[in-house]
Amino acid sequence: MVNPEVQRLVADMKSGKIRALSRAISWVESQTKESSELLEKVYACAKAPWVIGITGVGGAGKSSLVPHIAKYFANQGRRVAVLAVDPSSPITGGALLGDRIRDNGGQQHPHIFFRSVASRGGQGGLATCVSDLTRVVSTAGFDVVLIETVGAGQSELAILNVAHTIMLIHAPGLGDDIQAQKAGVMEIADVLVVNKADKPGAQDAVLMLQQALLLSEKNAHMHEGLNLTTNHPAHWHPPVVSTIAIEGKGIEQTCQQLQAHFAYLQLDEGYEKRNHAHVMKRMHDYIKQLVLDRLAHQIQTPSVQIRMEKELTSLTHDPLGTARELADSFFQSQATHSEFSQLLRQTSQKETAP
Ligand SMILES: Nc1nc2c(ncn2[C@@H]2O[C@H](COP(=O)(O)OP(=O)(O)OP(=O)(O)O)[C@@H](O)[C@H]2O)c(=O)[nH]1
Ligand SMILES: [Mg+2]
Repeated sequence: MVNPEVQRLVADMKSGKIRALSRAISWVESQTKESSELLEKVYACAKAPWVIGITGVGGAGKSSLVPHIAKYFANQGRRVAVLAVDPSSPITGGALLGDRIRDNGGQQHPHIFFRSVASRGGQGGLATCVSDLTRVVSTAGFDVVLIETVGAGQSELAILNVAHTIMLIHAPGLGDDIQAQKAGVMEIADVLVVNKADKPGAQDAVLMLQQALLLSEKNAHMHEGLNLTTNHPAHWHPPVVSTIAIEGKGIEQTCQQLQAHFAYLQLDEGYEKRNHAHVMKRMHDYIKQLVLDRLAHQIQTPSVQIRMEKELTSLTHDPLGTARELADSFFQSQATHSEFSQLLRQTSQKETAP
């Protein structure tokens, strides 16, 4: 039976009621019992919005740039949702960015929605539900989503699972971190920004990034499964732009590059391919979560607990052996659902493949 509360919430979101949107986000974040039905409706009616991931080391100026970028697109008539993932200071960090997005008079731009998202449950400082949240805000008519992630080195790569366009922010004075960035994040960046161009060393940082890009350009394209030697119609060469966020300088150039990347994604179905990869990743995450939850539920019965303890204390089993036996017996008991079991086997084979 369709839950009338869910139906009302979706209808209210579609008619632009911001309180309904905030409520829907809270449901999805805390996985309330209604959230599953809500997501079913959301995915059925909402297109994947253009998601721009903003990443880079701490203090580079991500939160200072995001409001300018949001306003640029909003002033073009687009509706922009900003999701800030900030585990270091979930209250103050989010509030700070929220304040910056408001105009001097304290008014929120009518086409900008801001929400701070807790990073729990996610890898790489990115809550797993962020992917679902992009569809939730799309239901409410937001067609551009900016996600500020926490600068966390390698784990920043998680933004690939959600974003179509990835913007990497760097700033002079953070030179040591560029080594870490080269190792992985450089390869996934679509637009690179050297912020704090008012500071000494900014021009050197631009040159350093351009050199690093030349080295990693081949890899940068490989993550999309493209091969430079094939007949792909065009290749994206990540540009490096300079900004001074505190003075609002370089914003237009940055946003034009973001739009150029969006246009590039329309070639050769690049945008659709990323959408497809995003929903597949989300489904794999859900499978893992569901299997783990069900397995944990089975294991937590008193008889199983006693058996496990006996085996482990009598030293007849090691922890891995006991865990394997339990998992095997659970999946055998599910053997009647052969299609499901086959799907799970394929999934685990895929994930354990080197
Ligand atoms: N001189 C100068 N300072 C800037 C500029 N942009 C940002 N800042 C300052 O740099 C500091 C960090 O900026 P944030 O925008 O909070 O940086 P962030 O990347 O969001 O930092 P985390 O969220 O902690 O990772 C703040 O004190 C800003 O005022 C700039 O263009 N020039
Ligand atoms: Mg920040």
